[in-house]
Amino acid sequence: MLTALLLVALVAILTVNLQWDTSLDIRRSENLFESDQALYYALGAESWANEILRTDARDSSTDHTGEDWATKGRILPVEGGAIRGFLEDMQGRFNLNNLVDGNGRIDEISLAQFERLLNVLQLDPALGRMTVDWLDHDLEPGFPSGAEDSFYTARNPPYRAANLSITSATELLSIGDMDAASFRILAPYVTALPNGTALNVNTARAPVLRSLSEQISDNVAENLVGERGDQGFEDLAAFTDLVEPEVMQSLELSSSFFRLTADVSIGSTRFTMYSLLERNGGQSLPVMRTFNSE
Ligand SMILES: [Ca+2]
Ligand SMILES: [Ca+2]
Repeated sequence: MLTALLLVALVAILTVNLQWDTSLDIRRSENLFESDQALYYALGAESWANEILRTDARDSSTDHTGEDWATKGRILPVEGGAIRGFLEDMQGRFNLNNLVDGNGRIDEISLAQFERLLNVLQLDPALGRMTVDWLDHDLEPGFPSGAEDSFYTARNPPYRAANLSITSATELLSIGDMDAASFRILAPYVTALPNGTALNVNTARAPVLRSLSEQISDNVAENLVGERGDQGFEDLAAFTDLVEPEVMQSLELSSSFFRLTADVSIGSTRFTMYSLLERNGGQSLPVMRTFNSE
């Protein structure tokens, strides 16, 4: 009798364990299926972005904040969840890789612009030269506030300067004394694009416009933003008397680099995909994708 009872109890325990394992397996498979599906939807958002950018290239020669790509974020309900996608012009931001030229040497005009941007945002302008040192090919710290290997190897844990272009603005978090709070202030105004891109003054926000010249005060920048309105500037005339001729050469009214942010939520799977798109002619191709971090 006792043996029989023990056997029944044992079978019951085994059954419960088996059910538990099975439901875990099912859950695991569901999670895998959901994340596959979520990735598939995120890549679908890239097709949506490509389509909206292709239509834009066909219908307009400039890029400004009143256009469909800038105003028409999308929430798409999909089976088991939703996906939200929106586009931003990355050429409306200061390109950190422009701090050095194609040969890996300092670009003084870009440095002056970056230092003004840091000042406008009330951040330490010394970060300018430190960022140049991070990017430039030489190992000589800039004066008076540079930082090369000796600065970083003294840290715990030690590391070395990249001495190369960066692929993400988040690399700033490794440079100089940049902390997370300062980075959050700076992040919306900077980007890491290939070296030598122009700034699109039709999408640049007021602090970035201010960085173009000492002559562009807070008021002047706000006036420029008001003047371009929903239609954008048709030419660069508004800037001729405000910026140096060298800076003028780096200004544009259109863009080739856009970033898609796709927030995906399917079942218990949630992630954000950032996709940097380069538009060339009508086609936009992904240059870089990152997940959950810009
Ligand atoms: Ca356009
Ligand atoms: Ca260097």
